[in-house]
Amino acid sequence: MSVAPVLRRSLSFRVLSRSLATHANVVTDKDCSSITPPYAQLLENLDHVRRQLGNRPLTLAEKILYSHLYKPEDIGNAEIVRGASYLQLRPERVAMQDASAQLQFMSAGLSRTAVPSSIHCDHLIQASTGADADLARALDSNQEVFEFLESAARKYGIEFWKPGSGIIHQIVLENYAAPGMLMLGTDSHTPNAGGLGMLAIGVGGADAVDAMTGTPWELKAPRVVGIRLTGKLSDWVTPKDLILHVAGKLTVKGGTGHILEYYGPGVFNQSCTGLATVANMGAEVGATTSTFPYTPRMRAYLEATRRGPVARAADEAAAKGFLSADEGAEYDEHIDINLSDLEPTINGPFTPDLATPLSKFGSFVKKQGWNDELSAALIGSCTNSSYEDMTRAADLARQAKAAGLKSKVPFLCTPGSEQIRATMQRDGLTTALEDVGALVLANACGPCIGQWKRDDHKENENAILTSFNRNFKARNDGNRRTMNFLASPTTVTAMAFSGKLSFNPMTDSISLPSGGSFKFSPPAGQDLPSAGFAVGNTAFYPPPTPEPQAETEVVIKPDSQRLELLEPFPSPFDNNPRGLELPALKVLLRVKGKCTTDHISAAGPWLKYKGHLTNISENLRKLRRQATNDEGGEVNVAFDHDHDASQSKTDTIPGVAKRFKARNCPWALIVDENYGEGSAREHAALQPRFYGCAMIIARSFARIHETNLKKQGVLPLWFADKNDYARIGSGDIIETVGLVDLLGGDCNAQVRIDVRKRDGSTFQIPTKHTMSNDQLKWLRAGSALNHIRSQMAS
Ligand code: MIC
Ligand code: SF4
Repeated sequence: MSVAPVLRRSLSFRVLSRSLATHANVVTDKDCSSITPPYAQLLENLDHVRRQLGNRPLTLAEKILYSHLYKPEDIGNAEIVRGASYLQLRPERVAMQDASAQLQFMSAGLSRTAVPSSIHCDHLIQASTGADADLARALDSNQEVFEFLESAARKYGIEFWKPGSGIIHQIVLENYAAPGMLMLGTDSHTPNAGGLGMLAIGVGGADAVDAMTGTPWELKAPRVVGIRLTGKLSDWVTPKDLILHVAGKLTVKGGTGHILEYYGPGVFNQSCTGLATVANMGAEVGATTSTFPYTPRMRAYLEATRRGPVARAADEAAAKGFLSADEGAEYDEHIDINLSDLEPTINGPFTPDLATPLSKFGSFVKKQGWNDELSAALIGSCTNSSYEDMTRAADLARQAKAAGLKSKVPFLCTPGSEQIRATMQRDGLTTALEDVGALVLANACGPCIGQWKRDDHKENENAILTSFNRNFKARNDGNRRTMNFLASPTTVTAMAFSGKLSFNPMTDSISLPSGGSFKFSPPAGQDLPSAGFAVGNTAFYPPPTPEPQAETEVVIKPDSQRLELLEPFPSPFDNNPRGLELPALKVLLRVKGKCTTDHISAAGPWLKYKGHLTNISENLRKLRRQATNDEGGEVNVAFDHDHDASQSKTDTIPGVAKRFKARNCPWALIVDENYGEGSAREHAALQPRFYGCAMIIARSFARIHETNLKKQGVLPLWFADKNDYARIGSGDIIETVGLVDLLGGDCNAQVRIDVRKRDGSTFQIPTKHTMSNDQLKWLRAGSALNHIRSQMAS
C-alpha cells in the first residue's frame, strides 16, 4: 500500500487528536527488550579489555567504547592509545534522518539491518503558516521521497517515524537512548542522546551502513576532555548557557578528536533534557560526542518516558561500576566550571563560538555598530524543545501577557516531537505562547535548517535570535546578511517582548503602553510533566521492532527527479598511468577561511534532492555556494585557466568543477582550517567526488567530513607545514609521491606532493594523513561501498 494515504490519514487523525489529547498520569512501561543495552555482555567485554590494559582506571567514555569493541578478545596485549589507536566497534543502533544511508544500504544487498535502526522524516517540512498546513504541504511536495523511505523501512525491518512525528534527536532521546549505549546517527547532533549517559556519534551515511551491515565500525580512539562541574545554575541561567560558554572556550575546532566527558556534583543537579542540550551542542566544538555519568534525574526521565525496565537494568549496571568514570581516571585535558559563575550567554553571529555574556551583549552590539532591532525570535529545534524549555518559555509568556504585552517580533516555536507538542497543548503551554503572538510550527527542523518561508528581510541586514545550535551564514533564511544569534529559549523569549538586542531581561524593564514598566521575574519551569507525557497522535509512530517484509517493492522511478540509485565511483587507479599514485590533479580552488558543510552544500531548498546525486550536484550551480576564493576573495567564484573561447574565465565553483569533469580532468582543493565543520551532510563529500575531486589538502579537517571524504574515495591530506597552504593556487598541477608505499602497507610512509605552478616552477611539500589500513582499501577501491561490495562478492 502506498504510504501517502496512510500519512494523510494520520494527518486528519492528528487534527482530531489535538482536542482529545490523552491525560495519562499513570505511566505504564513499554516493552523495552529491544532497547535495553546488553549490560551483562558489555560488562564482560569491559572486564576482558580492562585486564588487557593492566586494570588502569578508565574514563566513562573509554568504558562505553571498549565494551563495544567488535572483538574484545582480539586486542591481545596491545595498548589502546587515545588519539592514536584505531578501534573496531559494534554500535548497538542506528538512526537515520530522511534520505541518508538507505540507498547505500540497499546496494549492499542484505535482507535486513544487522542492528535495530530507525528513519526519521524531519528535515523536509517547510515552516510557513503553522503546523497542520505546513505538514500537509510537505506530504504532497515530498510524497515520492516519503514513500521511498517508508517502503525501504518496511522491506528491511526499520522503524519509520513519519513526517510530523518529530526531530530525530528528540525522538531518539524519548525512545531509544539508554545509559552506556553506543549508537550512530546520520546527523551531527546525534550526540544529543548523551543526555542519557551514553555515546551517540554523528556520522555520514556510509559509516551508518557499516553498522547496518554488521561490518566493524572504525573510530580513532578519541582523546577525552574531563569537564568538572561544580556549583548550581542560577535563576536565568540554563544548560544552554553552559554549552554556549564551553563553545566560547573551546572554539569550533577545540573538541575535534575528543569526547567531552562531564562529571562532578554540578552534573547531578541538572535535568536529563538539559544535559541533552549540552551534549547536542558539543557538535559545535567539533567533539566526537559528549557524555555524563548516570544520574537519578536520568532515571526519572527514563521512567517518565515509559522505560522503567531500562532504568532498572541501568541501576544494576551502575552498581557494578559501568556508568561512571573510575576513581583516578586520567583525562587528556581538563576544564573546571563553576556553574554558579555562569550568566546567560549569546553566541554569534555566523559562528557558534563567538560567546558574549548577556550583561555585555548590548555594548557588544553597539561597539560593532549594528542596529539594535531584533527581527524575529525562534525557539525549539532538536537542541532546546524539552518540556523544561517550554514550561520556562511559557512562564515568561504568561508574565508578559499579564502585563498586557505581546511579542514585538515574529515569534516561532518548533516542538521537538509529537509527544512534546501534545504535552504542551494539554498543559496549556501552547495557549500561553499563542496568547502572546507565537506561531507553533510542525514538529520538525523547520527554520533551523533553512526550511523557513520567510517573507520579510529577504536581503537586508537584520538580526534574529534563536535557541538553535548552529548559525552559519544564510542557514536559517537564505539571507547572508541575517545575523543569527544563539541563546537559551528563555533569553530568546524574553527578548522577543522588548524587540531590542540590547535588552537584558535580568536587569532591564519594558515600558508598557499603559504607562509604567514591566520587569520579568526569573522564569520557572519543570523538567517532567506532573501528569506524565501525553502520547499524542500514535499514527505518527512505527510499530516497535518490525519484521522485514522482503516482498516490499522499493520504488525509484527511472525518471525520478528526487531519487536516484547510486552508481559506483570508479577507482582513481583504474587505467592510471601513475600506477598507485593518484593521477596528476589540477587545483580547482584555494578556499579561504571558514568552509562549513553548509558552505559546500547549502541548506534549505537543496534538501529535497538529497536522494538524487545528479540533481543535487546540478542544482548547486544555481544556488549560492559560499566558499570564498583565497585568490581574489570572492564568494563562489573559481577560475578556469583552460577555458575555451566559448567559455568565461570564471564561473561558480561547481560550474568550474563541472567543466573539469567534462574534460576528464581530475582535480584537488586546497583548504584552510577545520574544513567541513558542521553537519554530517554526506553530499558535501559526494558532490565534489561526483564532479571529479580526488584529493583535498587542508590545514585541518572536521572529523565527520574527513571520514565522509575517505568513505567516498577522496584522499584527505593535512599540510605538514601550514604555511604551504598559500604556496599552491588554482590551475597548479599537483602529484602525490609516496602514496604507493602507503597503499602497499607501509603505514609510516609519508605522502609528499610535487607542485608544478602555472608559471612552470616546481617544488615539493610534505603532508600528513590520518588514513587507517581499512581506509586505504576504500581509497584503492574508489569508495568504501565499492570495497564492501567486493568483499561481499568474494
Ligand atoms: C544540520 O543541523 O546541519 C543538519 C541539517 O541536521 C545536518 C544534516 C544534513 O545536513 O543532512 C547535520 O547536522 O548533520
Ligand atoms: Fe534539525 Fe536543526 Fe537539529 Fe539539524 S540542528 S537536526 S536541522 S533541528
